[in-house]
Amino acid sequence: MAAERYPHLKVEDPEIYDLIQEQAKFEASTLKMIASESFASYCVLEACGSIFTNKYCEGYPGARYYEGNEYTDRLENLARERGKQLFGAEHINVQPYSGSPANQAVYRAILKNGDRIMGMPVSEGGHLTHGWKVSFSGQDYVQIPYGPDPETGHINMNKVREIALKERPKMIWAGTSAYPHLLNYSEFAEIAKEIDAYLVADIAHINALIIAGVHPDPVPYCDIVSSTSHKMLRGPRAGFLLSKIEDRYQSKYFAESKFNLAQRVDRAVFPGLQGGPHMHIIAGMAAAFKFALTDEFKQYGIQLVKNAKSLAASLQEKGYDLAGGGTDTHLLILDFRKKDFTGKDASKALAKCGIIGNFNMVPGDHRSPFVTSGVRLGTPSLTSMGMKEDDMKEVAGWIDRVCSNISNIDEIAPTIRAEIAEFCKLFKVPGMCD
Ligand code: DSN
Repeated sequence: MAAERYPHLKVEDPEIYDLIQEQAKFEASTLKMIASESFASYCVLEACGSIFTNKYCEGYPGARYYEGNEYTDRLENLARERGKQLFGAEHINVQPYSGSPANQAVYRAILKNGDRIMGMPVSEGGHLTHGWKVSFSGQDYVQIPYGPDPETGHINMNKVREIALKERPKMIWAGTSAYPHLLNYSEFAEIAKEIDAYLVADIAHINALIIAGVHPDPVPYCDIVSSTSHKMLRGPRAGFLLSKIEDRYQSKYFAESKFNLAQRVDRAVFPGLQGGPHMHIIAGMAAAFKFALTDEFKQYGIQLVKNAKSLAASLQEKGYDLAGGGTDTHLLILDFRKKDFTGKDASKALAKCGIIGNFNMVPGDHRSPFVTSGVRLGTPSLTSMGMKEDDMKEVAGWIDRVCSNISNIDEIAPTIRAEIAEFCKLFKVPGMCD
């Protein structure tokens, strides 16, 4: 365990030290199945905890508003080069503080307040920042919704085209946070082109699948690609933006601007929305990109899907319904619409037993977002620990025992919790096991 890694906190601030130890014990003895979480490596953790936290360097490499930035320039350029190599992108900005600020910058780079955008509502598996009404994105812009077909659980691209041609949004989001199938970026690109709309992919949840080649690559098709560097990429909590350099709609929408698309993205991040970049976090991102360029990482990306498919198949054999009929990605959504318990009941019961997921709407859900009929589960953390397809069968067994005993969960929870803790000892948690 990471006990000896915080010698100063241990002596000088034991309250924080103890909380870190408790969290580490908790994470190493439970099945961490929140689809948007994984484990960062020691390299990422060390870079994020480094003295780069002290440095102010508003601006970009070679054009800062503070002195003393020789090494921060080199660091940011290193992160940029690794990121561009990883995704084959023309341009990258590594400064967004996280995914939502990155998406905010997307809006500022290509839209004006009041513009129409097409995105998936949160209730259908989209993200808050894709135009959901309680977020700035649904308040300052007009969301034209699309989503998975309630019957099949798949996005019907004919329907997407129909909506786009009728509503003519200026931008289309191709991105999800709770959708278990692949996105067809080339079809999205054809639709966007037909109506002169920008196409933006949000790959925060699926970037490792793209790197591993088990999900289509949006970079050739999209004007901008937004991502986080945590989740399955296993870097720091931060965001980055990939973009084309030239704006294919410059003369149509930005004829008066002297800045191309890449420059507008950069200007939207700084000075548009943010101040000083978090250089310690950019150091962590560079470390994560280095690992993501390895064959080991690609194998991890491939295994994410194998594990999710194995888990899905085992649960389906036991009679569970899954939204969208299964999975092609790293996540699945248990569909409890026909049950007399809710997604929230199930997710609380699973957590009591040491299976940590989150309650989630399923397409066509009749229950409110505060209780839902689904539970979203993902494989990134378990795959990072080294679990394989057969281990997923064990996991499915525990999920089944919990979901068959929701009403008397308190009686069986201690036994299942102990079994899972023993099982977890068979694996190594990155960033926690020396
Ligand atoms: N909060 C993140 C998730 O879990 O889906 C949003 O991307």
